[in-house]
Amino acid sequence: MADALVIFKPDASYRLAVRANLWRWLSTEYKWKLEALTWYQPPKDLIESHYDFLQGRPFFPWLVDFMTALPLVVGRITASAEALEGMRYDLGETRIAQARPGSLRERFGIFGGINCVHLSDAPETGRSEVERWRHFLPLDKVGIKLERESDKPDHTYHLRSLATQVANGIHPALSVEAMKELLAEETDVSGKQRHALYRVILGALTA
Ligand code: DAT
Ligand code: MG
Repeated sequence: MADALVIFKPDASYRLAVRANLWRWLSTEYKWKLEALTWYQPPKDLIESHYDFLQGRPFFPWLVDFMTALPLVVGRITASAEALEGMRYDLGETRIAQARPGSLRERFGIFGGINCVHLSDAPETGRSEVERWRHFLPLDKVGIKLERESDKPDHTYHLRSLATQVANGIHPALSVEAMKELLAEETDVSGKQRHALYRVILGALTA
């Protein structure tokens, strides 16, 4: 059994129907055990080192903003190498356009790297990621409970269609406004946090 780090990225932490769906998956503890869960807003230096292998890629500044703009649901699981591989299979491929039909990322991801969940990809990465994150937060208990159902709508496929329009410069202003309206219906955050959510989602379309 090895540790692995799990993070609900901002799209999954704040789009409530998506969060409920992902929680229903994670909380089955099918072949894995949830050891810790909390809200935590990672600082920039933590995310830069967590994703150091992506430094220099064009989307890296967006990725750092995406992962630091808001508090996120962060947890630790323990799982065998085989179980972790199964969880990664459940997740699907990294980029949404490539994600396997029926996988969590295909069902709930919006575009590109807006792909809902981080999960360590192997026992070795899990061990080192958990060690790194533990310098910042304890990851020692399941301190929050997420809801299994949400009254909010899930607009994933409509958002994905509009995101593709924005990325291709097709009615970009109208598409951006429509995306904001849909995101507002999906979430319960307001004010600065809602604007941060808009920024990190829309930022991916031009990164
Ligand atoms: P994964 O999250 O599937 O383990 P990764 O570790 O290779 O993928 O990359 C980390 C994150 O960086 C990924 O979840 C989203 C972003 N990312 C990686 N490659 C990308 C790309 N080509 N375009 C946009 N975002 C990307
Ligand atoms: Mg990875």
